[in-house]
Amino acid sequence: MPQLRVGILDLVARGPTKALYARVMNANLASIMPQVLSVWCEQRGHDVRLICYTGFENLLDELPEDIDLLFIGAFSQGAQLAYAISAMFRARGVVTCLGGPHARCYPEDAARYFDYVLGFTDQETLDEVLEECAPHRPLGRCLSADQQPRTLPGVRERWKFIEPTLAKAPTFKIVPMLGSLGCPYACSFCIDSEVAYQPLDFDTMRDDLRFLLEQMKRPRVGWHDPNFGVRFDDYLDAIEAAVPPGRIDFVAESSLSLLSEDRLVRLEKNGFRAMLPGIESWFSLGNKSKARSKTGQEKLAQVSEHANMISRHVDYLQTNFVLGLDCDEGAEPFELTKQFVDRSPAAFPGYSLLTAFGRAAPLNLEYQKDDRVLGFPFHFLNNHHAMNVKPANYEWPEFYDHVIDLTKYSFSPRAVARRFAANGGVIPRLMNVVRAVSSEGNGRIRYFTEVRRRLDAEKGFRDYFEGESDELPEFFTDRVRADLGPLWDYLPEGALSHDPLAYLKSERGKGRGNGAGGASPTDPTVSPEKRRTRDSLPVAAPDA
Ligand code: B12
Ligand code: SF4
Repeated sequence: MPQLRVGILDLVARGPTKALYARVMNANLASIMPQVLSVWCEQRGHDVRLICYTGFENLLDELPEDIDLLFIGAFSQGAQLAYAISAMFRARGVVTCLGGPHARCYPEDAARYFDYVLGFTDQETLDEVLEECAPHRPLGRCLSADQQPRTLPGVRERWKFIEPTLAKAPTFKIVPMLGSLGCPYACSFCIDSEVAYQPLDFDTMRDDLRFLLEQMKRPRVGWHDPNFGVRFDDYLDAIEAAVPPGRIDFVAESSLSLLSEDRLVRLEKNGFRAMLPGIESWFSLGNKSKARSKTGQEKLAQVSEHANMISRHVDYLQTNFVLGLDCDEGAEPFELTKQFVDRSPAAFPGYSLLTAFGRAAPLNLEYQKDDRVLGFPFHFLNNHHAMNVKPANYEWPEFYDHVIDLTKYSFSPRAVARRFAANGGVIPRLMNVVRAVSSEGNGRIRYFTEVRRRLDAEKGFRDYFEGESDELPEFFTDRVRADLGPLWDYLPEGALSHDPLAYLKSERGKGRGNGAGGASPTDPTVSPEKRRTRDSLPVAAPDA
């Protein structure tokens, strides 16, 4: 194979930003796979340049010149930026390849703008691209391994690529690690509902942790596992074998149902400083919060108590909620969340607007069948800039009124002061204040208020939200134009819109399989073991 000049771009940001929180955090949100690809490409003798775009670089200056092949890793919110960059490079004769969450969720759309679109990616899948490295136009080739890779290069091997990205983080630096892929549970709303659980090698994990202790004075590790709590004891045994208590700080996403007090004691002892459990809703997904049969006020009482217990053991607690679920109706869910903010003042409330990310989850087929999925440009699909599922029980103005009211309440001076007082440690306190005054608190209040105003003031705007018009309101086009800056000129014609029913159509058309990764209910790549697990579990299970 001739040596290729390979560019790899990790799009953490979807455009330039000045937000304080982004300045502190974005470099810490880098993805693992672009670093993995960099290692694998070098192992095959290719020349690699990895760039992590955090929103503060001048992208046009940073992008590599003179390359043969460009890989881009993107979330859906970065899709338009990725499409524009791909067009720019294709015009120069470069072959382009997209991977990451957007490629898994919207392969049909991505194939219109890339030569290759990769789902599950192991070394063989990558080799196929490297060996062929040819343009595929007008429609790109969708490739996917049968399952998630069995092994991935650990921190030691990725270090050369981790270091320059961490250098962009001005204060504290979080090293991304992964101990497992997939999940044994089968929640129908989750991208991992059909993906078999597999732990990665515990020896590599131990070696990576020891390696980190040699590289950094006080390492901080962020676990990217979809569900950290599975095989809890194996993980903690591995950590205890490699790390003297408290020498590394850890951050992980885990569900309330997995966070019993005895486990928290062990986590605390081993340096787990931040946990991000999902509460999601007061009226469904009870198993996730160890509150199976409880709903409403009863669930609130139990969950608040649980959250308060957790915050006695970890410095930083973020509790996640989804707004606009079908089980929610009227003011009650929002009022209960406000009460939660009062009763558990140490917890930072993370709010997501319900979003159906293409073929991410089986439940999205139901929304598509019911014709409730709207075609908002991907740029806005980041859980807060647009909700692409029409709410079952709210009119849009009423829904936004509740969202604004809840956000104002959660980031009011009173709530911020109570959070500050309830948090221990300098970093958690500062982090929560920054989040409140930056893009997440004040920024969102301004944005939601503007959307709400236009729902009344502009008929075309409201019609778009109702699915009665396909004409994208200028408000959204202008924002993409501003975020893309000079790259806007490269955005291919039609690339702002996509078919929101593509998943449903492909399932109806094929009856089986689903293109580039992300298993579908009939996909042969779903292991029989996973199917059995799926059949034997209730829809909602313990979650990350
Ligand atoms: C860990 C995680 C995070 C972490 C780390 C993010 C990161 N940079 O990776 C944090 C907490 C920071 C985070 C933040 C967000 N996240 Co997140 N996150 C996840 C989670 C739980 C695991 C992803 C992961 O790393 N898996 C391990 C890797 C190895 O496996 P994989 O992702 O399946 O990747 C495979 C293939 O896709 C492919 N691949 C992956 N990347 C690339 C890149 C290239 C170039 C190639 C060729 C291939 C390739 O190879 C892998 C092996 O087969 C997923 C849910 C899930 N279970 O997947 C959500 C998920 C990816 N997040 C999601 C979202 C929406 C977000 C946020 C926008 C939420 C928000 N509002 O803040 C932000 C965006 C952050 C950003 N960087 O822009 C969505 C993405 C949907 C979409 N289509 O965009 C997901 C799918 C959850 C969901 N709602 O369904 N997230
Ligand atoms: S437990 Fe969490 S990671 Fe597993 S399927 Fe459910 S939501 Fe997804």
